[in-house]
Amino acid sequence: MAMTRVNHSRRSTPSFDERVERRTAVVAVIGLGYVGLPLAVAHTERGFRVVGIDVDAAKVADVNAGRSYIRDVPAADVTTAVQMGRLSASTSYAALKGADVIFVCVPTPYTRNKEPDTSRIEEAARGVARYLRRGQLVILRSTSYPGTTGELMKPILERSGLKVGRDIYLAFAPERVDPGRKDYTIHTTPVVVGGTDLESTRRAALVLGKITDQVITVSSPAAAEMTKLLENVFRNVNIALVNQLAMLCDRMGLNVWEIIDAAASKPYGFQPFQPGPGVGGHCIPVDPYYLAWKAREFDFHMDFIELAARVNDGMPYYVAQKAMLHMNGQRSAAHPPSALIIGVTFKRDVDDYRDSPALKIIQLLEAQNVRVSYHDPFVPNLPVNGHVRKSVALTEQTLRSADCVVIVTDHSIIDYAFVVKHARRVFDTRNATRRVQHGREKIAQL
Ligand code: SAJ
Repeated sequence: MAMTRVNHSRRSTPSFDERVERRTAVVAVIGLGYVGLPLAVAHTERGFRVVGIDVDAAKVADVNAGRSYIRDVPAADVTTAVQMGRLSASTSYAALKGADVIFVCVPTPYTRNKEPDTSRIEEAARGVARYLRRGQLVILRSTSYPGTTGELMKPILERSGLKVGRDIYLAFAPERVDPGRKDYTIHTTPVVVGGTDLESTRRAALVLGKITDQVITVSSPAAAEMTKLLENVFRNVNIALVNQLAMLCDRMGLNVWEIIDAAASKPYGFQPFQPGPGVGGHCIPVDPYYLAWKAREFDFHMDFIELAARVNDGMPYYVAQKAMLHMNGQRSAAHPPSALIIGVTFKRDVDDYRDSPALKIIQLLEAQNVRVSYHDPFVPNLPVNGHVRKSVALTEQTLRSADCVVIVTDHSIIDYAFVVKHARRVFDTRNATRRVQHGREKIAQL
């Protein structure tokens, strides 16, 4: 039988595309938070080997031990990925050496005077540049102002001597993770991507298409960065609109919740938003400031963003003021009034209380000598106003002993009929008591 000789000299190294198609490409994820960890696990589920990098050694230890610290990521998924040898984590950027694709998913907060803080992106870019090698693709996913990828990240990466678009590839693909959401996942939420050049866009779209069903390519990283900001400024401005409408309706004796529900019956041209005690989280209240800051560079003032911020930032003050009115007369001055806050996270059914309006509301009430306690099944301990307090049980006693129960976050698992039944007075900032029939005379709404 004739022997077929394999001409080893001709066998070339698999191309980038071949490695992606065969799932032999190694994926690195820098930043293992609520964006990075789900992204890392999603790639392992699609057959890729993933190396995670995070500055937080505790996160790295958890991942390597198969534990999850992100509510949306089941521990079993992390355990499986690690046991299959598809997931490991490190605090060292040296782990990037073997990577073909590098996702950057680090936080982009704002400073005390609400200007962009891109320090973590710059730190990640410097770390990547130290180990960058020809052929690697870098995809920034952290929400930031238009120009971050091309003007900030690209020069740092090119300090390596490698040229973007020729030796290495660079794109921006905004994350669209919505903590707690179950109906849309990382696989079913379309992803937008814009590369610094056609080959960068092509390679990034190829990789993203392995875990997300629909990939939308745009003409540049700045277009993709602006797309994300439009999405979140849209939300922020519309939340501010209904917050302002809520204050007007209160003055006019109208029920804003009824009005929004009625407007939502319009099958086109309207999207309902809900008034609330303020806008928390690290996306919606933050992202608009990134755009307003960049716009000023072009002598352009995004009035909508400033106005929305003024309205939304004012809601905790409005809620505290109304709660005080609702409490007045309940107790003599000898017994300062007491309030029980229900729900302290930034939105329902999540355990994240960072940037939550509840923190400001507690501070404002305590500044008025109100004795404040809270109940939140997702937050056993809450550091606020200089000390850590514990969530109280929701009992007849804790409800009745408060002059006013203030519903700040409307977790689905709370029994609002029980709350209204045993509370003396309720101030509902989320329309959480809309289905409660009895005791409605006790309820004041936003
Ligand atoms: N909020 C209101 N009224 C509303 C909607 C929200 O007061 O009608 C408040 C919430 O209580 C919260 C804040 O605004 O305090 C933000 O709420 P959010 O639902 O926008 O929740 P986030 O911050 O988790 O937003 C995420 C965003 N995802 C990313 O930025 C990647 C956002 O783009 C999503 O559209 C949003 O989830 C979503 O759709 O729920």
